[in-house]
Amino acid sequence: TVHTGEQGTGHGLHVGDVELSTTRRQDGSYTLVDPEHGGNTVSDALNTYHGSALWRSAEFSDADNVWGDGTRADRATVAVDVLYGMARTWDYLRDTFGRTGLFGDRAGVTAYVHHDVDENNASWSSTCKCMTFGDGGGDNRAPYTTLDVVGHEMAHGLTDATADLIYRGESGGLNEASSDIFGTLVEFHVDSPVDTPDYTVSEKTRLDGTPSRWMDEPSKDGKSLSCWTPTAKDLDVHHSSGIGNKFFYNLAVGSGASRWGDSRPCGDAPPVTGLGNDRAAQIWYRALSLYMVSNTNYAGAREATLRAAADLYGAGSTEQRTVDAAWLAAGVSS
Ligand code: ASN
Ligand code: ZN
Repeated sequence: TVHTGEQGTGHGLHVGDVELSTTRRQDGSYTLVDPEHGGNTVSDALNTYHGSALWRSAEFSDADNVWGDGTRADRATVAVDVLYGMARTWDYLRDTFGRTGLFGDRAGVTAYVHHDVDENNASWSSTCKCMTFGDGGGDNRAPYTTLDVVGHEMAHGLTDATADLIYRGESGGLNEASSDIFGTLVEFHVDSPVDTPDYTVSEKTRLDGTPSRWMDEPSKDGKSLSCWTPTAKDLDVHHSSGIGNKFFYNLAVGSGASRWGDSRPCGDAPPVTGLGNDRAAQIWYRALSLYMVSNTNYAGAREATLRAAADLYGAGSTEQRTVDAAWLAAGVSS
């Protein structure tokens, strides 16, 4: 079967004006189901809480296949952000790693926008293989439908389908780091004018642009670890992820001041010269999909990435030595 989508137009909140692939129903109306990307779907959670007794949702529906008006007043505006982000994440995984769909089986997933009331969060659920996105509320918050956040939540599905890293302790930190890494890589893959890429996470969900996380120096948030310590396993997974985020930043960009940030090597580790996103991404993906397992910790992630780099570029290659140096500069050594 050939699944050709209808070409729709979206006016998103964060992504601006974009093209969407949508579906035409038998009655001639359109809905936010994307046949070119496994049937990825965005529905309206109607401000209910997923899994609660009050939970309900509704398909989006439109007569002219033009979605959203770029403002929050139109409920489809943030749905545009999410359907677009899901398609770009799908394209990134296919183009970069030859993986079709999060699970490698060409199947899409469902996302619910307007989840709960004024929720300052977005989540992946392993149970339903679906995602929820809050509208953001209170001080300084915007809807959680930015490209890096959509990529982050999608990447939780990818991690479930591969290493399946347990969501607590150091493996949980690695799970979170993997989502921050792929969310960032999707942002770079799409690039401006839709989203100017960076190594910060979720900055566009704040009206003043303050990120929730910094990959170059995770401790900038006052809670995350930039350098491994034995207490890493006791932290919230969104804070122990700092070690993995800093490793990836070191590997891709390197240490020292750059347009992207300023990573200082941990302890007396020497500075690192980065390999760029492309090689860093191949190493991380291969390690995640072949060598990391559910209880992998940071020492194990170091081994997994060293093996992946040896497979891809050779034992003793510049790439493999950079992996070693990037972990050392995040406080992880043999
Ligand atoms: N936004 C969070 C995340 O995706 C939600 C959570 O804590 N699971 O990591
Ligand atoms: Zn996460």
